[in-house]
Amino acid sequence: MLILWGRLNSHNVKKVAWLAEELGLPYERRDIGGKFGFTDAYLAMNPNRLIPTIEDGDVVLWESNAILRYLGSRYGGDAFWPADPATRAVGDKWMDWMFSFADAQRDAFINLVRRPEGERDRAAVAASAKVSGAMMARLEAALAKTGWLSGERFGLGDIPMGVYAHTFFTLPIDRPALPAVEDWYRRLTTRPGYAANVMIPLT
Ligand SMILES: N[C@@H](CCC(=O)N[C@@H](CS)C(=O)NCC(=O)O)C(=O)O
Repeated sequence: MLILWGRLNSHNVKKVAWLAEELGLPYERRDIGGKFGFTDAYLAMNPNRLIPTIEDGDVVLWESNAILRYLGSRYGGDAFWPADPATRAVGDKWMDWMFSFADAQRDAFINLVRRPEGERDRAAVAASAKVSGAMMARLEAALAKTGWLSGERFGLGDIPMGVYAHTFFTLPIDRPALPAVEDWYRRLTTRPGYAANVMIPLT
């Protein structure tokens, strides 16, 4: 059975757990990282001291988006790994764009979720919210055209930003009006794998 290593309050672990459920893949998630620390056996699999890592039989893999691509292409068929490279590239670019968005949203997340109230840097939160909102406006333009980040239907390209969108819409920050992004987020919330693994309290 697929083993997913990583605490579930990690954005990058949520992506993989959500995809496993979209694919109907039985898996076992094992807590590691953060307050759980690391073991030597884990660091032998992933020397980066980061989560997630998967074990799928003999395949050991880290880097969350590489894991999504591996699972999607191996188990997802055309819905998760379109044979046409141009169709695949539509969502693929948003997968990697997510890391820029994560950098933008990090200060808001760390201050508002991981720091006690008295230690929060309000200026950093405001700056982070502003850049995140401006980046979301680019998602708005894309979603207004196609409905999904992967194109005409849900796919791998929706997963990384789908995870970060939940944080964006949950943090107590100022947000611009984003009707197409809000509609996409609402559609994501109806997916059982998203509800179970992503729509959990931010910690
Ligand atoms: N590019 C890596 C980033 C992984 C990463 O930064 N993971 C964070 C959690 S989201 C982590 O391992 N933090 C240290 C820890 O949990 O102890 C990936 O996508 O897998």
